[in-house]
Amino acid sequence: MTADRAPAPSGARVGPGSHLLVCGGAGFIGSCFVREILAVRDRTRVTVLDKLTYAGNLANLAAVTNDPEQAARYRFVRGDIADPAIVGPLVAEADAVIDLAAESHVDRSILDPSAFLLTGVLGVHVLLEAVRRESERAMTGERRDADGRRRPAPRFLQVSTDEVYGSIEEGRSAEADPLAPRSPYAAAKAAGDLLVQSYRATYGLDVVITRGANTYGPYQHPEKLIPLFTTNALQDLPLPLYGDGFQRRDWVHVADHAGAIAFVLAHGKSGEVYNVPGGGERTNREIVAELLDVLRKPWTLVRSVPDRPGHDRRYAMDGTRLAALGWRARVQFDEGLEETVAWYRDNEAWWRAARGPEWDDYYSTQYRERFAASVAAPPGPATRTADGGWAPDRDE
Ligand code: NAD
Ligand code: TDX
Repeated sequence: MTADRAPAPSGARVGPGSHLLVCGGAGFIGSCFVREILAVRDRTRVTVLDKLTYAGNLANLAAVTNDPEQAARYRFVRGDIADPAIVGPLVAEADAVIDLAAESHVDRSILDPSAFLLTGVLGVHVLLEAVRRESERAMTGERRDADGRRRPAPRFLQVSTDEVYGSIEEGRSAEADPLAPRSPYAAAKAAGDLLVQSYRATYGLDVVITRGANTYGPYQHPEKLIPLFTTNALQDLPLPLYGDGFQRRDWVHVADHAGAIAFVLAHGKSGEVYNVPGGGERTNREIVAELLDVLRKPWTLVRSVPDRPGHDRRYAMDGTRLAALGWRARVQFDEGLEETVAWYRDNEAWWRAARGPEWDDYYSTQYRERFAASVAAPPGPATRTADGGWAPDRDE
């Protein structure tokens, strides 16, 4: 039998007029979340706390800062979620904390895991301690608004990932399945996810967790598969496909992922974990063939390069729990991919800036030896034939 503490008193649910602290709000998914929340114009205020690592980019929030009504409800604070002196006062002001701050690229975690652990474990711990303090102040009646009225404890939403389940060859991972992360990135995310659950069980914090699928869309850093291959193809540069390219991912559009986070924040049951699947399961080969089609570029750009160590073969999640709460993904993958590829084609200044000074070092460390050992990728994006060969590429 478990003996979870009751949650701290919770009054007003997060809704119109709330003040949200969005950690990692200058990144890919975080900036989409902020843009979508503020565009509703329902008096919600947002403070973004972001360290502005190589992946953080204030240009992602230009739609907010260029709109006077939205800008008046928005504040940016540059800082580290692992710094208690910055985090404490911001959490004290907030009605809810949404944590999207993370080092997010698996390949970089293989090159050097340390930053992943500092943000993904210690950073999450610092946020939770601040939420715990505010929850205690709410219980004692010390947490009050400017008019002296009692304020409920802040809600904490942790943005976790499908990668915490590890690779799943068949079927779909459900929220109660054991976590089996296999990269330093995924292990740091699993540690953060479990820490959040432990603060619920031990201190009764009002927490919810989302585990999102592979996400794609505008403003994603060009290190990730879809923007990397799109921006390389636009320049007729080779595309480094890891291993045989038959790894499978379930893809969710960033607007759907951000929408699911907002939905769980408002309606999620305290203490619950929610998978956020996308309904767009594809092999990497299928993705690459599709984006080359949109760009009218040839398959001959694709190079088979040595695989990512510990490469997870497949991610797929069961979305029954989130669907029962009333949420549905809206963007069909084929349309979303076409629109995303077109966005990169039309926003060259954005991705050229993201492929800035730091990029060349990273790209060379990550791909130079791989390209040296590469071979032309066998054609056939979709299927392997029964005799182990390759089905013909539909473009060839
Ligand atoms: P991203 O790398 O684009 O953005 C991360 C943001 O966090 C950046 O703005 C960065 O500056 C900021 N940040 C990093 N360390 C920080 C720190 N210590 N303090 C404050 N800010 C810091 O990542 P993303 O793809 O937008 O992912 C956001 C979250 O969603 C992450 O937690 C990631 O694990 C999770 N997630 C991502 C995907 C995906 O496919 N991209 C899927 C599921 C879950
Ligand atoms: O150069 C590449 N070649 C290649 O074949 C890159 C960058 C990727 N790949 C493959 C590896 C994966 O099978 O493409 C697939 C997708 O790779 P990434 O874009 O690096 O994403 P992934 O490793 O699946 O992780 C993503 O989804 C879960 C996000 O980066 C994580 O932040 C999220 O938690």
